Amino acid sequence: MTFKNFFLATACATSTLFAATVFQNQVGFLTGGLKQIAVLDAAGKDVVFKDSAGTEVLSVKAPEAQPWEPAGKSASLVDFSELNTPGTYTIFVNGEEAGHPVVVSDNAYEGVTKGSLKFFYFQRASTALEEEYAGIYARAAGHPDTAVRYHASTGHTTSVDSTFNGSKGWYDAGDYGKYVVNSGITTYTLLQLYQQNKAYFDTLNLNIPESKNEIPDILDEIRWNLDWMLSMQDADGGVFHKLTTKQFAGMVMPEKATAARFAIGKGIEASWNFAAVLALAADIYTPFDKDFANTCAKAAVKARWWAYTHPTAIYEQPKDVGTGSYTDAIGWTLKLWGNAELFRITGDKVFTDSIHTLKINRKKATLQSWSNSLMLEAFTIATNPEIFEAADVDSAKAMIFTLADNYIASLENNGFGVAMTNNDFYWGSNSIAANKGMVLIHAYILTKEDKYLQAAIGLVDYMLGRNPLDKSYLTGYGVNPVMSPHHRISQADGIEAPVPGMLSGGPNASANDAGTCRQDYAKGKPPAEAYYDNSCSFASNEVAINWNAPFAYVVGSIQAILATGKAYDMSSKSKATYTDLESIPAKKTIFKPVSARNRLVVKGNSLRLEMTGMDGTKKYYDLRGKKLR
Ligand code: 9MR
Repeated sequence: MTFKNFFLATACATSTLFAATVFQNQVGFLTGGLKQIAVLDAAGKDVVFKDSAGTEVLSVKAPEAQPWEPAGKSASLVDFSELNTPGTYTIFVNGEEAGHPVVVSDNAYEGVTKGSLKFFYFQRASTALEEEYAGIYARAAGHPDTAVRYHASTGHTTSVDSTFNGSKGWYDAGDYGKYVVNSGITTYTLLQLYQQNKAYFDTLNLNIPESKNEIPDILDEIRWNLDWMLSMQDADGGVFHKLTTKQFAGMVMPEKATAARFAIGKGIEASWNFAAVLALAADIYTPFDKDFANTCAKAAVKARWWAYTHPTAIYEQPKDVGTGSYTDAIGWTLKLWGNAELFRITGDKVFTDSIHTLKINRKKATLQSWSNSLMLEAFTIATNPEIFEAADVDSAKAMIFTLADNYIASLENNGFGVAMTNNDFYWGSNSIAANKGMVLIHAYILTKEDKYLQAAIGLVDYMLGRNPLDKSYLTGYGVNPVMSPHHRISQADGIEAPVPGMLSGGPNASANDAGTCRQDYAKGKPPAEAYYDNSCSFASNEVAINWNAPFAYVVGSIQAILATGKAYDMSSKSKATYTDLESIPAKKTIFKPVSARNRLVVKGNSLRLEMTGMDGTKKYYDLRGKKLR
């Protein structure tokens, strides 16, 4: 080491030794919202904010450091909410400059709201992206999906030449598949974002090809996927599980991924999910396009009827298919959700028995995900007190508060101010943060208590940089954003920066891809650091529509609530309008209890495993797995 290098190394070491480390939202803080940063080694020190002219505007004494287990370290949570003048500020800790610029603005979340919604445009299948809307990310059309084949698992026995048009829709994630169950929760989340914040989203311009029409851009974008979802309904009402190739494509642009695409499976998960989403869509699109709304309502009823009469049609991944399986969605939660959404638009009592079971199930409140929709039903029921019965509304609210209050409790003595615990860091952990935010915003809508909105802001801050990796998990936003997501387009387009507005899956303590990456990035790390910003890392750095949607929901709702000063007015909605839909079966007409896919049964004096296939046929195995006749 030369003398000069030695001197530089010492100087750097000295500055890291004394300059405090700040973890903060790198994008911006809303003027009227909670403002916090997490600072290491700062207890008792002055944290000063200076404006762009170098004038001190606020000084806060850093409180005692508190641990946050997932980060494996303690930090002082510094609250500077008093700083309520829009501007850009610099942080000084104990006299030394630290952290990143602090932006305070009335529209601090507008960029990330638009960006995270624009992601859906970038994910559009079956269309070219024009430069006018996509800028440098313009690309050729891929996956026309105008001649989709039927995999045998759909129950179609027609020749391989028989096809259907399954075009449009959004690519699910880093891959090019289109999966009904996952696109369903995504679409529901975005529809709720619109429904609950109409005044804000009616005019929000996303610069998409439909921006000039009379329909709010967010609804035009959602329509792209609804059109595809409708195409996935078979003539008998059942809904295909997914539309993908048999195996994942290579890391190529959409137009180069030309392997044959198939409708795969037809089951209750996709059908119930479809029923719920299309019923909600029917209500929301009524003022804009009555015919389309009618189509959605009829399709929803038909899908529900099919699911109701095929209770054993549980999706199983066929042996020759390797794309995302989205199996094991919890069917009964989908069923309750579907019935609730259908009741909301029809008022038909045929749906109420299922809805009333909420009372029994309220203790099972579990964060919403593609595989568990119980909370989606709770959101709908709790925010529609004029439509649902009081006892059901109470159950739904109780479920929301059980979860929300639990998140609030986790903030006690939490040095990062983030309502996430060690157990939350699995595949798609950032969607756990975003979905928790969605629960908290519902708790806020129901009570107008600030603590819920503030806890949601804490989760946004986490995703945008207040984490031990100092990482903004939204591509294209923040000082230190994700650069190498597992996303075929971003890998293949020859542009260094990834497509913007994508939420990375985030830290995953299980590092399920350690083999592929040849790097166990979780080893020896606290859960919130088990992350690898490398495109190999599909289990910590992929992007997905069902992760972006709750992120958009949370930032969009908070921006809209603080900008308009109003949260969703639950009394202002139209009542059920569809009373003339055909084929809503009376409950007594048919009822088959849902049987489990696999169960143990007794035959003679031995136990055997009974497996029920998609078509209801049963196979039997002994306990060693040997097939029995
Ligand atoms: O989000 C899904 C996650 O909950 C599962 O644990 C994981 C493994 O089955 O799959 C995730 O979904 C992926 C899907 O199967 C295919 N497209 C990409 C999705 C995000 O990684």
